[in-house]
Amino acid sequence: MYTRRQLLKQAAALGLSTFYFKNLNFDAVADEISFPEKSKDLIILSPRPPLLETPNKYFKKLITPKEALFVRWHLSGIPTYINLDEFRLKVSGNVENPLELTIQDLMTKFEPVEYVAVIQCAGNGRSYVKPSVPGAQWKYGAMGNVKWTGVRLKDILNKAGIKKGSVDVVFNGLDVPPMPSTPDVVKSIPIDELFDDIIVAYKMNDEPIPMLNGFPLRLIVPGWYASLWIKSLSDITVTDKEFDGFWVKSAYRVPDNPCRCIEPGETPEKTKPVHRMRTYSIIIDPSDTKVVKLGEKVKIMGVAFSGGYSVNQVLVSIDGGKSWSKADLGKDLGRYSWIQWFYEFTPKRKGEYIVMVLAINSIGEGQPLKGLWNPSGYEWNEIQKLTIKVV
Ligand SMILES: Nc1nc2c(c(=O)[nH]1)N[C@H]1C(S)=C(S)[C@@H](COP(=O)(O)O)O[C@H]1N2
Ligand SMILES: [Mo]
Repeated sequence: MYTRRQLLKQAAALGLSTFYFKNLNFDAVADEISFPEKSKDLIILSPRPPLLETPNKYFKKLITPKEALFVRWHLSGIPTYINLDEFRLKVSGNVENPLELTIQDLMTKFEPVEYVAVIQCAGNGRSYVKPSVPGAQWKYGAMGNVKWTGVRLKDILNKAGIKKGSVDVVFNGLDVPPMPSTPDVVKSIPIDELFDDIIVAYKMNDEPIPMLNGFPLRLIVPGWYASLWIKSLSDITVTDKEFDGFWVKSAYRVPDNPCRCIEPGETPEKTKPVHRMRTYSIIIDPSDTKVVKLGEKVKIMGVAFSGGYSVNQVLVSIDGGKSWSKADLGKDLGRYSWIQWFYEFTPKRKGEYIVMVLAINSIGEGQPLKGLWNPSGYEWNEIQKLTIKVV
């Protein structure tokens, strides 16, 4: 056994802040609650399990600061203390050589990979779904744009040696259900759908991942919705038959048809798991209806992204969709990052201007004028509208 001091030293040697040995306090009354490592102005949708939404103002930055990134856990039994001396990432199941890797193994024995990628909950924007659906009523704050550093899942699996006839790779984290009857959050990806850029990350924005965002390791599936990005990842299991856990078989599924949508109120006949993100653009500034004086210049900015394809065109309309012009695009940080867009105009008349934004990715995927409905309000990407009142 190590003493606390030795553990802290070891963590410091790995560049992991001593902060992670603090306990998180979730038992306080809701309005007194504050979450370690997180800004006080995050919007608390639920204190336990924590659902914290990022206020709009943070999205003016190209990279979302770690203290402002949203938080979403399904189970109240979230990890609050992790002993890095004992922590191992276990790789087992249908493999030649089962592995037990320390954080240090991952940092020193594998090639590091880094990129900026949008993390977005499949339920982002759910509060705007019409007609409304149950589930966390996120505005646009269940997303962020973050730099991730880690090692390729493929390299880990190659080291373990996947046996012939393998079907799924299953991911489990350190969080536990409050009661045995509640299904644990375990997710899977079919072997055939794995791609090289999936990583097991140990850093977020060049620092250890905050506890609430999945310290010490989390899966990053860039371009895909975050439901699969298992936090505090501790177990990778290769299976020789299809994995049928609750969170894959029954939750986070969309209608299995080309639009992944159905008529409101209907139940889909067949469903499939939520995977690649839809193209999306969001107006960040102004964040709501704005009043300006005639002759005053109006500046609008926002972000746009798409599931693994660069957004190379953002179109803005100021007349409710009758005509569209190109917005200026910001710095390109790669196809998994969001890109900032900027547009300005000087109103020539008094009255209301209806601003709309449409992103189009490199394979021509855009956004719908009317949101594509499904019973859980996943993948919402309806073209947003904002009113500028000119007086
Ligand atoms: N272990 C674990 N990982 C998880 C979840 C969870 O409940 N447990 N929730 C998933 C969902 S639905 C989302 S949207 C993201 C949220 O990541 P964040 O809290 O870092 O923003 O984590 C994913 N990974
Ligand atoms: Mo999510």
